[in-house]
Amino acid sequence: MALRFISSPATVSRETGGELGGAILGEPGSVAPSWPQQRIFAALFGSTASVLHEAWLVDLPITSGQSQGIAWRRAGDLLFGVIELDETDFPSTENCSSLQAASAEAYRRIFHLLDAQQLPHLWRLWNYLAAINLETQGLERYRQFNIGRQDAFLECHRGATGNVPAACALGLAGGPLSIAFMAGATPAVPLENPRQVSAYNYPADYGPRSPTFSRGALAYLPEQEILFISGTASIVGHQTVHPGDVAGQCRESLANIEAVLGEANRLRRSPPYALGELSYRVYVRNAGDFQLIRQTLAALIGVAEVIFMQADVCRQDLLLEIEAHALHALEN
Ligand code: 3EB
Repeated sequence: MALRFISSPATVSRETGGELGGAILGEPGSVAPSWPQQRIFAALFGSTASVLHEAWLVDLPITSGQSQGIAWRRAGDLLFGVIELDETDFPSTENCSSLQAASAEAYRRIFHLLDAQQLPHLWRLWNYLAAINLETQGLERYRQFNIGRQDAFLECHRGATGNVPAACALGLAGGPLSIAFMAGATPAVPLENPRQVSAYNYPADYGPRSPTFSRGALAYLPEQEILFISGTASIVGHQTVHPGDVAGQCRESLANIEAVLGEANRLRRSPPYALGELSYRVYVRNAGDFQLIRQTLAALIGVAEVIFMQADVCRQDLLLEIEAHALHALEN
């Protein structure tokens, strides 16, 4: 099987065939797609198109299904799914907010599907939620999400440290809790960043439960290696650095991506990865920072495939977050 990734302003043509899943960014429209395509309602920067389509394409027969609100497709031992949950369907209780309950439920459903499909290994998750920095019931919503997510990992007998998936978690203006995921039959090799404390070991200053994600992952198809670099921000150790300095945060985020890339290159089973070949998604908190971020990044990585969109990063003092991926043919 060969997996490909494409990003285009046009709807992925039927001719291309073999869409496993993907995302629609910008103004995706109000009708949820029947196939696993994550709708991300957000302003796009530096794009003349109002919407961008991203798709993971495969050249094997695809099976698909709907399971507890998850739209999923599978080809060989690779599965992509999307779940959207409306928080108002999960009444809050004194010690569990709606978002926490919805987050735990989404992850439980994902684990249940993966067990049923016998593809238990989560490789990468894309998490989006409304008003991520808003405090309700005495706790920031990102921290509520972290509790629900970790609860589900533990309840479903997945560890919440060490071998955890690559991920991102961003805030949007509104909309449901939306989670896309890619999973497979074999465990991914988690990547950590030597410049940062692993997120699953963050101290309690950042919330009662640590976030459950790795800094990146190498995942394997029969003939390919996928490099996922998780959402990466201006954090050294566990602390935000360069508060209020968007160019500084941009350079620090890139230094962190380089550090994860170094780990990938230490563990890779394909030719070396380079910054310039990655596909990037850059989340910009304040629209006014876009030009400076674009210029700062261009100077550091040159011409690369980059999408810029508005999103709120999970700490109020973080002005941007960058994620990336690449696909390589395995060596030999
Ligand atoms: C950080 O390094 C920035 O909660 O899944 C980056 C990637 C971040 C993933 C997540 C959060 C997540 O802590 C935030």
